[in-house]
Order: sequence, then C-alpha cells, then structure tokens
Amino acid sequence: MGFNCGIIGLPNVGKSTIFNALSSAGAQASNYPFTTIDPNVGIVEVPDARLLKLNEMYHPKKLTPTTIEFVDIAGLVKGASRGEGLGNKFLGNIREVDAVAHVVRCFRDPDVVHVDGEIGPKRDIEVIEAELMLADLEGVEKRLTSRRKAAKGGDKAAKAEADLLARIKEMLEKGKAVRTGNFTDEERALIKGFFLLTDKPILYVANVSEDDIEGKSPLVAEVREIAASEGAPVVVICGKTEAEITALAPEERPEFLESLGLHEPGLDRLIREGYGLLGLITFFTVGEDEVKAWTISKGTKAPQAAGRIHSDFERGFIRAEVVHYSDLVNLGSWNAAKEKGVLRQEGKEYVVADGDCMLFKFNV
Ligand SMILES: Nc1nc2c(ncn2[C@@H]2O[C@H](COP(=O)(O)OP(=O)(O)O)[C@@H](O)[C@H]2O)c(=O)[nH]1
Ligand SMILES: [Mg+2]
Repeated sequence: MGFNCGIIGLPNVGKSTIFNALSSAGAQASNYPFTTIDPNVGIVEVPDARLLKLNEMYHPKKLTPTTIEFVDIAGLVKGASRGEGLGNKFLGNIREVDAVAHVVRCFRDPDVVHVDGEIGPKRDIEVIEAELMLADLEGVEKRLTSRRKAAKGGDKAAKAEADLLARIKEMLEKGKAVRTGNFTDEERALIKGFFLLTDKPILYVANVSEDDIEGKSPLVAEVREIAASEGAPVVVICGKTEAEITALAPEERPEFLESLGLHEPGLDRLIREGYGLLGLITFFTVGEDEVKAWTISKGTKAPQAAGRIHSDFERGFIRAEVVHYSDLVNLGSWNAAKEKGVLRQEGKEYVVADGDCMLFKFNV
C-alpha cells in the first residue's frame, strides 16, 4: 500500500524546488534505497525521533524507517478545468494522489516571475481551488444526471446517491470544497467513489523568503487564515533554504539549522504533516537484528497490522505482545517491561496505537 501526497500549486511557486529537496534528502539517507519510480515521484523517509532512541537501545544491524511518497504535479493555471495549460492531464494527476500539499508562494523575488504579476497568496489559493471545484462540478453533474435517470426507474440506491450528489453540487456552486462538508460515514464512503479533487485532505505549504523563516509576514497570515477556516495544517518552508540544507553533508546540518534558528529542517515537518494528513500512524518491531517502523492507517487492528509484515502473520494470527514505545524506552528492555507488567497481550480486536512496539504470535 503506497500512500502518496501530491504537491500542487500555481507555476513558479516552488513546488519542484521543494520536491527536489525532499527527494535528495531521501536519496542521501544512509540505509533506505531511494527509488525513482518516475522523475516526479519521490519516496521519502518519515523522520521519527523514536526510531533513533530505539536504535540507541538495541544497536540493531539494520534500522528501517517508514516512508511516504511525494508527487511533483506540474503547475495548474487558471482555466485548467477547461483544459488550459495541459490542465486536464494535471487534474488527472491530482485525482491519483491520496492527499494534497498546496504550495503557496509567499516569497518575494524580483527574479522569479509570478503568473499573475504580483504576489497574492489568498488569490493564488482561490485560483487553484476554483479550478479543482470546477473540475469536480463537471464530474458531479454528469453523475447526477445518470443517477437521476436510474432513480426514476425505481433504484433506491441511485436515489440516495442522487440526493447526495445534489447536495455536493450545491456546495461546489457556493465555492465550498467537498472536504469541508458535514457528511455521515456512509455518505463519506459513497463520496470516496466519486473521486473528487476537493474531497482530498489538504495541507498548505507557505513557501517564504529567506528573511521570513518563521512565517511572520502578512503574506503567510493570508495562508493561515484560509487554512484555519477549514482546519487544515500550514507548514512554513523556505524552499531555497531547504535546498541548501539538503546540499550539506548530514554532519554539517545541525550547525546551519541553528544559525537559522531552526530545530529541524522544514521538510521534516512537511513529511510528518503529510503522514498525519494521510491518516497514517507508526508501529515498531524491535530486536537486535532489526528495528523497523511500519505504516498503518489509524484504526487498524492487530491482525491487519501483522499482515503488513507478512500475510502468514495475519492468517495465523494468535495474539500480539505490545509495549508502548514510551514504556519500552523508560524501562530499558522488553524483559523489564514484562516484569513491570506493562507488556500487554492483545487479541484480534486490538486497535493498534501510534508508537506501539509489537511482537506477533502466529501459527500457520
Ligand atoms: N527566493 C526564493 N526563490 C525560490 C524559492 N523557492 C523556489 N524559488 C525559485 O522560484 C523559481 C521557481 O521554482 P520551481 O520550484 O521551479 O517552481 P514550480 O514551478 O512551482 O515547480 C525557481 O527559480 C526557484 O529557484 C524560495 O523559497 N525563495
Ligand atoms: Mg515545477
């Protein structure tokens, strides 16, 4: 199961700069074989301080982080939903990703042309959103026509779907993204099948100037306001600086970061926010041979988590021994956790928590 996050935005806002910094950070990571599936797709390690702690504890032969994929999607322009600027192709690329990172230009640089002549984060966001909504509207209208026809023939499911589509159509006509709507779980499941662009979880990336690393400018405030109105995260990044950070040798980075007043690269935050946006959490398997982070969706039960490792583990699942990361690190070893009684035996219905360290018992 590959989870991916598409990088979208107007042309010249810094999408490729950020994508390249992300992929070259991945390429440099010591023990993950960076794979280029496609020049626009990068597999990126998810930075996780817990993994480093577990590494200190176990000194395993192998340390394996978990990863997510980022996709650099070419810039959308006004009119994309009508096919302008290869718009349909790019909209199609967005349809294929699980979540969206919308890069918004907040940096001033007279050498970099803005498609609209001047910087305007709020306007830029609205341009992109409008194209996504227009594309959705077109799809929804087509589907609505066909569902209404079926409903006339007495198809109850079609009637329910048509009602839902009519509500979505009204939302889109009012300029509201589908992701901001109030829907029941049942409706959400139906909506998933509509493959709508504005239904995808979104985060905003404010690409700031070198002199506004903390994102205090009024330009970033415009992005924050829109994001807050829909409960979306904002990651402040200076694409240019991030490119400089990844160009440094790993041992040179801490000093450079400190000189900028940063604790970590902005990219690390972007990756983690992207991971969270996708509804993903991490569990660990630990031992002297390997300490490994595994990705699952929030709400995954123990047997399915085991299935991530091997299908036999899921098929023959008996139970899982679970120690939470924080207990394991505090107590210093698996055996100590057992002795103190914090090691739990969990069965088939156990919902795995972020940070669980797990050992699966199975029989096939
Ligand atoms: N000053 C400055 N320039 C940037 C920054 N990020 C990107 N650029 C420049 O903006 C131009 C367009 O960037 P690019 O990543 O190709 O944009 P894309 O069209 O969105 O992929 C390039 O010349 C970049 O060097 C930034 O944070 N600060
Ligand atoms: Mg580009």
